[in-house]
Amino acid sequence: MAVVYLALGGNLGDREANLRAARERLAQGGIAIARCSSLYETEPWGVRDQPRFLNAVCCARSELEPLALLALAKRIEAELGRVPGVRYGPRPIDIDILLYGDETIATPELTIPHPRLAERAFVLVPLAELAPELRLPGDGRTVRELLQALGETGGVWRVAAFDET
Ligand code: PH2
Ligand code: MG
Ligand code: MG
Repeated sequence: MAVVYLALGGNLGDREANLRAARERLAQGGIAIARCSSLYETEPWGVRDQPRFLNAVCCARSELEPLALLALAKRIEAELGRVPGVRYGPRPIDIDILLYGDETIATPELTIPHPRLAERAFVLVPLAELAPELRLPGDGRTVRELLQALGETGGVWRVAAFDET
């Protein structure tokens, strides 16, 4: 069993319904969701000319090994209507593995911790809501320190709780 942190995001369709459906399907797939951050409306990162995203981070317990968890995430993305598209472009749902216990993984299929985590306020702000003192394996800094180092945390607005209902 590993404690994992998953980032959920999307900017097409009913964004909140898609995030809630993703969380539900992860739970059905055996990922025991412990806590989720609030929902955040976020300015698009990477490709700027697209609708705003809704983002959240969830902490869960996984009996699945990293690649099996990745396969589950990809399957749920497809089930919720995601089709291959532009890198960093619009999508109904994206499920990224941010952290898998204290493991560092560098394979062609999967890099953990998520390689762009420290550059993304839309990940660090919700992650800091859940676990500000968590230290990144390999890096050694806490989430709070990463957020301070990023400096620019504009474009991330808390809109609602994700845990209730
Ligand atoms: N995901 C991306 C690219 N850009 N921007 C925001 N604000 N939120 C995202 O989840 C996001 C993004 C590709 O994974
Ligand atoms: Mg992503
Ligand atoms: Mg992804």
